[in-house]
Amino acid sequence: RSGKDWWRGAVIYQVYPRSFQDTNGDGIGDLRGVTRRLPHIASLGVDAIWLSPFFTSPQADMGYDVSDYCDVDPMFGTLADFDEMLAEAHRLGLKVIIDQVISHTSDQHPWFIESRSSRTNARADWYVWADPKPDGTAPNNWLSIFGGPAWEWDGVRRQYYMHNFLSSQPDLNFHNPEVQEAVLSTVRFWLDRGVDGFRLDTANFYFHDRHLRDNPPRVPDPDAIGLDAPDVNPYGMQDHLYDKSQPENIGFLRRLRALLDAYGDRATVGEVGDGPRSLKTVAAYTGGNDKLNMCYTFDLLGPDFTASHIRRCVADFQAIVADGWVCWAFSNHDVMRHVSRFALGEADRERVAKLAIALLASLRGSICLYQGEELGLPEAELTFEELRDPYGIRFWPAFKGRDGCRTPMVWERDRPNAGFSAANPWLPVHDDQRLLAVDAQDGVAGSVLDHYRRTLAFRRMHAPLLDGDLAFLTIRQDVLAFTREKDGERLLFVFNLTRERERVRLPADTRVIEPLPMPGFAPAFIDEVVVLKGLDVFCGRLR
Ligand code: TEU
Ligand code: CA
Repeated sequence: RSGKDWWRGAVIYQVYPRSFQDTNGDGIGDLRGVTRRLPHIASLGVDAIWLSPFFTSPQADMGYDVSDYCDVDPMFGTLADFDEMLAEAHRLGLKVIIDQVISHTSDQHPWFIESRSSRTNARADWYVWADPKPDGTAPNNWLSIFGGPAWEWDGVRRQYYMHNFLSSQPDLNFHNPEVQEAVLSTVRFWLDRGVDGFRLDTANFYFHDRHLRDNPPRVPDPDAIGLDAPDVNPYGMQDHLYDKSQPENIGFLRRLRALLDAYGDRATVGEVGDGPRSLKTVAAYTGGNDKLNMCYTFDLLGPDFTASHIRRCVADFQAIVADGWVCWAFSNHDVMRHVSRFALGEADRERVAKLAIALLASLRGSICLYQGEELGLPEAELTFEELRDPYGIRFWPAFKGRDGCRTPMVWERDRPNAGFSAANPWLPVHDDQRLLAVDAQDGVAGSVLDHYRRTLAFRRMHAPLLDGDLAFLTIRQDVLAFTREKDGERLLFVFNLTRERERVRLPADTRVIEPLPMPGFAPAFIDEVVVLKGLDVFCGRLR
């Protein structure tokens, strides 16, 4: 897709460079590896790639802790490697979106090193510094998502600094106009290099409450388990009113949008996770076409793969975010792979993988795919010794961290480490994944990979799927039925997300002219009655 609105309805493939392809034999993926594997991505029929961070970084949070926004970490290559990758992607018709992690920097960033050196230096106010309470304790009750207080004591300044994530990820002070300028100039750096857009990490965390008010308590969910259990991570026991999602953010997002618009066809997708308030935040950030182009929500990243849940997420979004645009995803580098989240057992996985992409491809919005999902990869089971994610190491075993979805991409079934690397990879490649390698599925009719290609082609071929309206039909609770419509062309979708056979009579006013089977699915359709197997979908053209 091209033109100013290329991002509307786009399919974006997320590359986690560390785990995509190693080319220099150090066991870690790199930018040359991305370039080498671009033809695979293009073969899927996607519009764009989103590259997780490859910037200079001590890698405390796997690159989400940046110490130089305008350079490539030597582990990943050089700026020249980046330029080559970008040119090759463009040659293949792929847009390139890069991750901007601007809410916080690494504690090794020169800005922070200077800021922490005294209370009077030129960048003294670039981070969120505050005096202790009279008894020496932290300025307020804010908590870090990664555990413990959001405040770290600094012995030189004799003050605390704020961090929403690791203490080595100090939060930038966006209330300071110089910080906004500095951040925007790093954005300009990449726009000038030719990137097509940005995935904005934690886009609702840029501003904090100036008065540093305490967050009010929230009644914990009595059924909360794992990481959400209050005695494991108390983060969920607060209502995060003051440490994020402040009204000032809107002004900054407008400045960012104006900058991108000056360059033409560029787009942003902002990661917005704001707990129960998420939708309101999303509405405020994407409405009006002068802030974010798209919001990436966490709605479909949980364990729930039922008709009622998906309907609620999509319907709520449409009701609240009238003129905004969403980017849906079932998987990313932070959550358990969706095949493992949704499948009821090993035998169920392939069908779940196939139905999930059929559903994603039918929704109104843009969609993000995560590397490996096109192979139907399950989550990798790792031992504590194998973990690299600080979040998992801290909360093991209640939460096993994010490494299970970050293991290397599997390319060639019969090569060491499935062709990812000749060396020992930074996370292991297990046999159940190796057997699903790209070369084992490529050209195999009915494989998950083949199914992804055909499903994405189906989406491209039917205009209503790109940006047509979506309206729900009420047939039955356990069946997800909706229409997509554009310029008088109307398609009907009926999804059965249960494992039971479902017999569905279409409403009297819903007249199917002809069935339009989605790849891999062909339920019986006789006399306005659809007979769906477990995990099945019917698609038909409506009058
Ligand atoms: O994630 C933001 C975020 O809120 C995560 O903490 C998320 O809730 C968690 O990972 C779910 O398991 C972004 C990045 O995607 C993540 O990789 C980074 O660690 C984080 O920001 C800090 O930069
Ligand atoms: Ca490497």
